[in-house]
Amino acid sequence: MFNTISMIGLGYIGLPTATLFASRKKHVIGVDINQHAVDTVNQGRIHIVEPELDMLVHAAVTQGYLRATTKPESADAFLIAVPTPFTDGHKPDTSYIEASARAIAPVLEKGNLVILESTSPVGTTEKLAGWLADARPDLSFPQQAAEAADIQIAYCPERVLPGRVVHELVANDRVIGGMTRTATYMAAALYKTFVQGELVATNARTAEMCKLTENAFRDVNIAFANELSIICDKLDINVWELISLANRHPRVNILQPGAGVGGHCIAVDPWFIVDTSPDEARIIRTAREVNDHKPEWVLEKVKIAIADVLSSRPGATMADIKVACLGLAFKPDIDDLRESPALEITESIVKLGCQVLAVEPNIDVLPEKLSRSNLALASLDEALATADVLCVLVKHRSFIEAASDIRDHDGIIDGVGLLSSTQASR
Ligand code: SAJ
Repeated sequence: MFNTISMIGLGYIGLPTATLFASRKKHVIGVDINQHAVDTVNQGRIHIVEPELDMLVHAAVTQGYLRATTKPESADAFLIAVPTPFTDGHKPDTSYIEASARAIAPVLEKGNLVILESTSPVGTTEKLAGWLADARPDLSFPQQAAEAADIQIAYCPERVLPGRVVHELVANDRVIGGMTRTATYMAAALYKTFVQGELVATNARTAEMCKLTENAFRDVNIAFANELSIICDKLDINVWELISLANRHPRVNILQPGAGVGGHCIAVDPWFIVDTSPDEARIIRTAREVNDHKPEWVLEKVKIAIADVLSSRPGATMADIKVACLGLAFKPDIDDLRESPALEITESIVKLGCQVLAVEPNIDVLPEKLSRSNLALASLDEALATADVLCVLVKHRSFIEAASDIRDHDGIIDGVGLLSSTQASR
């Protein structure tokens, strides 16, 4: 049924998905507006960091199953995996999906399947169908002709964890939400090409809400842990010990407090629910606020530690103080600094005017935009030897391994419980 597949968007989800289809000997045309991404893929290389992906892309391109272009071409199925950020005021921005619809509409042919994978507010798949129908009045769409439509449309979200994308794309169960039963059937047949998890059928609106629900669930649960950490600090209780004790209850499973919630999914997607149901989504909104506040709370702790050092050293000024920030990434053992609370805290400390040593074992150079005269990338040893204040912002494996050296240091702000438990974030 599907010999040629077109993937619109060659990012963190689109490129691995396109590559897995190609690895099963489907002809895949990857489409991206970013010429650099297109050129890199056509050279058999990758422009993002994800384990195993480089080998797979190299094989798919050299064997002729994957190629990239900036201009859509005809295919049997079109998958859309483009960003859905939010604008000011936490309003979802679906303009990349709309632009994708306008780009593929001219090459659509009777019998095609269009699948939206981007995380989207409920109702977006129906809007996508509307945009396509506006552009192609000569074809029929599910909202007009249901099961008999020329073009079938489905919403099929991914749920993969950065760092484990290739494995999880294959192994995870997948929700398949067709606008019609025919679309669901066709989409399930397509994903069966490489998905070994179960393909679970539903409708498009439920599938859209399912994706948002999964990330809002995690956000609410992390907010619970973060709120506990602030309460426990006030009551002089070690929150990490508390959580490990409470989790011995057979039906309690509290997540780990941290420096805040980062990444481009959990800190964004719950707002899509709030946007559609502002009066009803009270816990979901509050969880976002609690998690967004956590970096400021950690920063206040750092300021207090700096004030302590200054008061013990008459004549010293802010510029004499050296603060080491352990971790910049948005979560442990990755190199991704985007939407990272650790980075946000580090930048705020830099603005205080002290000298800042950033210890981030997963990167070799600081990104250009972080270039400041009072900020430098440093090794953990240098930080331990020279810093007045040490704040642990990410629980990287190498920090856990060095916990006993870190523990001996004065002036520690432990934002992630590195020194209280050896339990890794889940
Ligand atoms: N975090 C905590 N405490 C915890 C767990 C996580 O503070 O106990 C923080 C992390 O440090 C990080 C943030 O939360 O800053 C998000 O990290 P994460 O590992 O929870 O999730 P992501 O953003 O890497 O990936 C999530 C996953 N969703 C769920 O687990 C429900 C993934 O399966 C989704 O595919 C992905 O979002 C996505 O693309 O939507």
